[in-house]
Amino acid sequence: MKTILVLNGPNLNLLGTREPAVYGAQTLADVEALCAKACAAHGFSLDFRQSNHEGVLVDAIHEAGRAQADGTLAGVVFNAGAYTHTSVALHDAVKGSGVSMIELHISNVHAREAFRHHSYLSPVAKGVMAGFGVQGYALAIAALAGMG
Ligand code: CA2
Repeated sequence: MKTILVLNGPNLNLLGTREPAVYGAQTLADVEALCAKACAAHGFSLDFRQSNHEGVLVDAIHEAGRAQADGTLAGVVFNAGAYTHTSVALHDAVKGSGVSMIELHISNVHAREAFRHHSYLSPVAKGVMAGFGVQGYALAIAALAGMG
């Protein structure tokens, strides 16, 4: 059984505690449960992580690239949070690792401030999911499953 890595970046540990109008009321633990259900439905196991540290996210992407090359990982659903809009390092990590990555945002970043409209990750993503709330995680898992 292959694994899907769901990787969450800075401040996503605060989900459900503030800004419910933007991000909804569900916590990151709720998101993990939703992802576990979606992975099970598609015959994958789940590796669910969150870090507030850019280098930890870079290391996780490298590890994912090696696991995909070994045939044990199907790909990554990546909500890089604000690093989406700032991080050349994460762009390079995804590109250099060769991992299949779906970029995910809970909110519709294109309907928000201009600084959220640019993503360093979109050019190296297989696809981009934004604005579907936390249900987007399940949709992104289904999309990775469909990529075979
Ligand atoms: O919409 C998304 O998923 C984002 O990736 C979330 C990031 C934001 O910087 C991106 O532009 C869009 C922010 C995550 C912070 O989440 C919080 C949740 C609750 C309370 C405070 C922050």
